Amino acid sequence: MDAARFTRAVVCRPSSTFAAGITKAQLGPPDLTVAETQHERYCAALQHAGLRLTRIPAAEEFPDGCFVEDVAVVTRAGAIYTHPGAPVRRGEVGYVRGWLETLVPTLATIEPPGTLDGGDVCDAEDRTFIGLTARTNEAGAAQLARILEPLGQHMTIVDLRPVPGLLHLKSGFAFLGDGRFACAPAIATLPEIAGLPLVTVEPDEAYAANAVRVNDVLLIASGHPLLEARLRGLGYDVVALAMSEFRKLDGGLSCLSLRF
Ligand code: CIR
Repeated sequence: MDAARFTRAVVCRPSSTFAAGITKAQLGPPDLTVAETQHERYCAALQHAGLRLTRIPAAEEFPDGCFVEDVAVVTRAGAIYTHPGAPVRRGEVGYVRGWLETLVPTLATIEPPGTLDGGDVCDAEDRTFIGLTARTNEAGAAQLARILEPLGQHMTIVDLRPVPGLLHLKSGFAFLGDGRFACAPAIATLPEIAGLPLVTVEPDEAYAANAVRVNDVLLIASGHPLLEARLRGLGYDVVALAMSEFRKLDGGLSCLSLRF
């Protein structure tokens, strides 16, 4: 199977204040001990897929700090640091940057009034999808497009603001490699998405559309048997991971690492 290869990932374990993270999920408070175990298994799965991990220490001033994906977009040319849409998360950028800039060159930063969360950016080889959401605005998306287009990326902006229930583009959309995308049913008919080779997830399993392809492995959230069987049938080496505590904070597999 063919997909972009990664060699490294940056992760940050949940902090002692994790339960105070932002959420609209209404799934109850997360359990820190369970979250730590789930995070460890996630890290082990990344390592098993061939990635060398840089583990950023948890910082208690950042309850959402484990969702490192939102603070940077890492390309082959370097890192673009974001200006997250949630003001309380903006301090995370400098914190992660202090670690990430020892690993990859800095390419750019998203500047206000632009806002952008990394969870709204889906990289699919020479194509990049950017979601407009409550977190990523048009100015932020336009800045990122201006940075990536000269690198040869074809940009597609997807307006998700009318779609209820999706925090980020990648909450319901993932590049699986091999030209395929996983997609939540709520966005499968959007014009920018409908023509793609889609694996549309059943409504009851919509959360599992946030899959992550890492080299030869495809990570999905456990507890989604229909999607798991379908992906195995397509030939993917699926690894299912428990994500319950991160889901309670509107997070999932992709948000927990920066992969490059
Ligand atoms: C937030 O609302 O910002 C966090 N509780 C969850 C962020 C999840 N990140 C992602 O989907 N990329």
